[in-house]
Amino acid sequence: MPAARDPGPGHRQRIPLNHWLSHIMKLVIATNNRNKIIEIQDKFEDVPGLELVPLGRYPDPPEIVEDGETFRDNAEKKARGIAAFTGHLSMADDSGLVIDALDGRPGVYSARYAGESATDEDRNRTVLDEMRGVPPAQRAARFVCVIAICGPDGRCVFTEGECGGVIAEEIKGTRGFGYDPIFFLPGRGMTMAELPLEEKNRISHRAKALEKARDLLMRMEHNGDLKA
Ligand code: ITT
Repeated sequence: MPAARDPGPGHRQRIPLNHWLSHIMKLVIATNNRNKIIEIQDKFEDVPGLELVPLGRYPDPPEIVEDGETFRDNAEKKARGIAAFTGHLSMADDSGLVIDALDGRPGVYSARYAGESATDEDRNRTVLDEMRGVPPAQRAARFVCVIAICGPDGRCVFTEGECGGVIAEEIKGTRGFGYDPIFFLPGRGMTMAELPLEEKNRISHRAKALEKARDLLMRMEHNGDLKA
């Protein structure tokens, strides 16, 4: 029988991602956004054998600089960094608002639009100012969410979700977070911030990406890998 080959320096052992789930049964939620955590818990609470672990349970996590050019880059950076730090399967969400009339802004800059120390309200007012005078037919926008699930060996899978709407003329509603009060849903006749949270959790970009992520985790095959 031929001797086992030395994989050499730099070789990373490829362990199926389902190894981390089936043996450790922990999924670290790599986010500091409390609202995202609530939406994620709501979607994943019935996945058998899965323990969701908030990032806050780990002291001094590394700061992940979100300087990627795409939602996917940033989601991967966050999930990969936290999986390496915790040694557990980790999931991150990168999301934002994409407005056609603003050439896709705020996009990947959604969290920092209007400056580092700005509030949600500052960001909403900035967008409304930029959209002033844009006619109703040109106010189309969408929320985008990309989820990355990474193992400590650095391998990742991704899911995505989108939710379409239009930018409202004014801030309305107190539920949800971020840009919800200026994101008008024509089919519902109200903004995302006026919808009950259970309903947002059925139709939102994050809900769609989370449902696909949930399916991935539940569909894991015995000897296989996560399949996107
Ligand atoms: P983490 O990076 O720690 O997960 P974050 O809030 O910084 O938290 P992102 O970098 O993904 O998250 O930025 C997303 C921003 O996009 C968020 O701060 C909101 O301004 C906006 N956003 C994302 N999802 C949203 C939603 O469901 N409703 C309203 N605004 C949303």
